[in-house]
Amino acid sequence: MKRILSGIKPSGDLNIGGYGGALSQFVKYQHEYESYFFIPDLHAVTVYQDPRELHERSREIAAYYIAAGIDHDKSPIFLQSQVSAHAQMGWLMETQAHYGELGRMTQFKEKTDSQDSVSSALFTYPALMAADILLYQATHVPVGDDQKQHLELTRDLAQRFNNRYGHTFTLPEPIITEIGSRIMSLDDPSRKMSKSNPNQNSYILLQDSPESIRKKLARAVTDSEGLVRYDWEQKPAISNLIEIYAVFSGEPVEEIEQRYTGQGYGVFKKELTEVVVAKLVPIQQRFSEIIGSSELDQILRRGAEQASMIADKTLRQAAKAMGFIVSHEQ
Ligand code: ATP
Ligand code: LTN
Repeated sequence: MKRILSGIKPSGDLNIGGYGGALSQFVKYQHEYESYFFIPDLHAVTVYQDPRELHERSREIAAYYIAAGIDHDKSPIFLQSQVSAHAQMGWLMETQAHYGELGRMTQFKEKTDSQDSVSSALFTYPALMAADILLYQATHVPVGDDQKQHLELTRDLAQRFNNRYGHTFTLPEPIITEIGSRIMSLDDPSRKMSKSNPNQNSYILLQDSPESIRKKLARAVTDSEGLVRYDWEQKPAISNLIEIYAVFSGEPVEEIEQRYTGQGYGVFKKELTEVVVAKLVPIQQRFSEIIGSSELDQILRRGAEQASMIADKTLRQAAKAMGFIVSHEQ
């Protein structure tokens, strides 16, 4: 049986990087795999979140899942904080993770670079992420390229646990798509597109208006060659725009390259805008219908119930294997 578990943190507005690397992949794979999609709100608070914003954003991410096309009747959508097994399994995973290996995580190093006080939860973040995945015995985890190292650690922790206490966890594989798993900033193709970038023109948000998308893409850096060619070594900025085109149109990169042979960047950017807008506008429309409805809260509640059934079972198995006295078995 093939099973997916993945999620997007409610720590900022969703940008097209998260769409390319994660959300569009969730939508694609939900038909092929038994899938669980969650909102890692416990992970979001590893850095300070304004309580009201966390509340709103958590619902927003769920609404984007549905608006983008996840069928919640088939694939449960739930909040991490509503399934208590995550925090409990997170603790068990912390006992398996070594201090040194957590310190080597590049995401931790990057996020602590310019910070004075960093929460201890930011350090143990990957142990909780391992717990998220292992609780569902996920075989596959669709993520952006930046999460590869966390997936490797998850496998190491699962293996270590299985060796010590007997086979308990499935070792998960990442699904990192070739196109769209590393969307770069529009102002600097050497940096990941991220909402933490202070330059708002460096990213496109899922909620951006068509006019704002047009402006941002018109300003996106290019090069002086004037040829629409896919070549990350020589032409990273244009290659990034071609990838965005491919993610939003579903067309192969080679076809896009061919179509724009002999055309300038102006025409390409204009049509790229149309392709992005054509995909985002219907998502935005569905989003605005979903976000205000109380059905969303019901979907999340039902999702948490369904998720708990699997997660609680794995938690009990793991706790028992470690020697804890497990009081009731279902
Ligand atoms: P931040 O950018 O603030 O560090 P994040 O965007 O990486 O946070 P999430 O919002 O939880 O964190 O990311 C959700 C998913 O989107 C993850 O699987 C992540 O790998 C993927 N992702 C994020 N940014 C990009 C990007 N620029 N290109 C492709 N995938 C991305
Ligand atoms: N660390 C991920 C978010 C995340 C996740 C997960 C993704 C937390 N738990 C489990 C997949 C599976 C991020 O920063 N994008």
